[in-house]
Amino acid sequence: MPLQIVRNDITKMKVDAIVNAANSSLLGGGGVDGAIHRAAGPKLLEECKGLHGCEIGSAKITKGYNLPCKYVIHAVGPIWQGGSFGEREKLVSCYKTALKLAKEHDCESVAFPLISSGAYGYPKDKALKVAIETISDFLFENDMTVYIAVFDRSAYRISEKLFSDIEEYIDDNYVDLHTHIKAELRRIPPLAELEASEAIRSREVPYSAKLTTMPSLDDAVRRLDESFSEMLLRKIDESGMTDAQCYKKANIDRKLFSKIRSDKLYKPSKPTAIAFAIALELSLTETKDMLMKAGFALSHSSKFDVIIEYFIEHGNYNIFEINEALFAFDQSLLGA
Ligand code: AR6
Repeated sequence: MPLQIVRNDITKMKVDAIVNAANSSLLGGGGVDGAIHRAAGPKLLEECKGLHGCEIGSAKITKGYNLPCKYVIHAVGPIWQGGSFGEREKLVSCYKTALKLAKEHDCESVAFPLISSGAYGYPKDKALKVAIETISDFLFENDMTVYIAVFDRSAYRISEKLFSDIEEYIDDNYVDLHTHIKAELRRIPPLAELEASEAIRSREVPYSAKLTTMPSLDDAVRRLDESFSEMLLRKIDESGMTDAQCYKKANIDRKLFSKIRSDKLYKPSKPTAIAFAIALELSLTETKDMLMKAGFALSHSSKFDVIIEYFIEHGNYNIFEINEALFAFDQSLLGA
């Protein structure tokens, strides 16, 4: 997936470039800056000295030295002063400049920390939103894998309201491993249905007649339903989106999409199938249909599935918000 949110120490990430949340002197400091300089070794500071600082909202690039990445992009975020001093614009500009530099240096993968969200005091949820929005805008136009490394769990907190709404939905719909009496009752067909099926069973049909009316195995295999890939391509056509618009909205990379496009019988993973259903803004019934074609279902025994269902039922098809919620409930993310 082009944009992934991971909980990781950025200095350990094997990507083409990592981004540093630096200050305008570019001569090191605490937080992620300190960690990057420690892991890269003294040569990084030597190179930084030659850069002569950097403006707020901008970024400069150096080599990665002892780090597992090729480059470090030093971005200088704004100090939070309440929000009405252009902080957002400056933060957006940090991400844009850093991504532009990464592109100019042919980076295929980049990892960002949540710039400004530590010592500089930018509220973490707001900082995360800016990061997600700016990076996803960039990914609509460019092919790159971008990670947001979220260090501490508190950084990743969906709004209290959304959290409690989802919690309530899970309470109402999540079937634990214990037997759920209502579900059990639903499985017992009404008496009239039982009687009807009994009547059908007791009707005498000679075995030979049954054989002649049954389609041969060959026929049955030949008459397969529309496959996942066929349904996906049909739905893309019906939606009026281009292929690229759809796979980008699904946060799926181009190579994987081409594979699905060229192989009629391609079996995607469940998160991939769900990501496409979300991008196409399918209803719950259509989502289930599409998943079934890939051999999956949405079950009330899985918290992950119930959260996906919550978002579809509420008409919220923002894959990044869904991932935020999945993260908050300790579930694996779509595509990650
Ligand atoms: N990997 C990923 N994220 C990290 C790591 C790590 N190893 N360490 C911290 N974070 P901060 P700022 C997160 O304070 O707010 C420095 O002194 C951290 O939890 O590093 O932009 C500079 O020199 C937080 O969410 O950067 C500047 O003077 C985020 O990284 C000033 O701090 C950014 O926190 C910059 O402040």
